[in-house]
Amino acid sequence: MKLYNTSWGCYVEEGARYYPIAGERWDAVVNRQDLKGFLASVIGSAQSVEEIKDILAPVGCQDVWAAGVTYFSSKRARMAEAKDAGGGDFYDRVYSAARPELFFKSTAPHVAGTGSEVRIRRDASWSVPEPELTVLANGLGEIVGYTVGNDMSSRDIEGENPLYLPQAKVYDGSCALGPCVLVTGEALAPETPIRLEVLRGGQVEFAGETQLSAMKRPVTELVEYLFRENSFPLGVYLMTGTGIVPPDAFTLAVGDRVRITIDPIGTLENTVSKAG
Ligand code: DO4
Ligand code: MG
Repeated sequence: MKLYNTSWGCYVEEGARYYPIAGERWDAVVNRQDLKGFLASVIGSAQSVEEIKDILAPVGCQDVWAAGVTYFSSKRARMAEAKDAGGGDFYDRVYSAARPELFFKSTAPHVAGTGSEVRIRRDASWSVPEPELTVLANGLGEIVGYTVGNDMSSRDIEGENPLYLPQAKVYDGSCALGPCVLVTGEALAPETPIRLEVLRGGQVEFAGETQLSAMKRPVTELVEYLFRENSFPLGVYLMTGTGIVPPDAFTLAVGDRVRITIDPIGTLENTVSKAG
């Protein structure tokens, strides 16, 4: 079942029909004790509609964290970009360390939904999208669903010095999530593909694909580390890292459309802007 947040309220989708969830906002819905059972009861009792409009980011008060260097391709690219700064070794070490790299990505109000804009920094010269399976955990630290995430990154800034990572990663328009949350009690299949397409002037400028089986660590391990010494009473999102790295010559441009698809969830699509 897919859960949508819209400016008209929350809806659950099943069989291409949308069922409104009366009287409950996003935070209350996603923190329901038996979310799957609750959504099934909505489907059994509410009047459905054929379409919904004004889809928002699937966010109420949930901030977004991110994991890094969880795929070999990300480790290799980061080692290369930070080599001249003497930082390449850190990425190698964190890839095999027991403790994963986790960093704060976005406050809830700054998250862009599908159909809206993401940004490249005005002081960056090498900007990329990072397509990432993103987990929604409730206040108890239980994984309740999955969405599609874009961890926009400035590779020239993080490559200059790994201590610049927060500036490369956290700025207005750097985080997009959506279009919905797939609520399922089960882990996604290892062969689930993650696809990225960047369209420029209507043509595909870059396309890449990976699958969840290429991720080094289980998603549950990442969530466990995040909740070790942090509490999130209304839940939290955790991006799980990128496994698609465009060639070094590629940088995003204003007007590009970034499309990220994870099939059982859907497609997150955003246009790149530079305006601040
Ligand atoms: O360590 C830098 C960031 C890594 C990251 O965002 C990723 O691997 O997805
Ligand atoms: Mg990332």
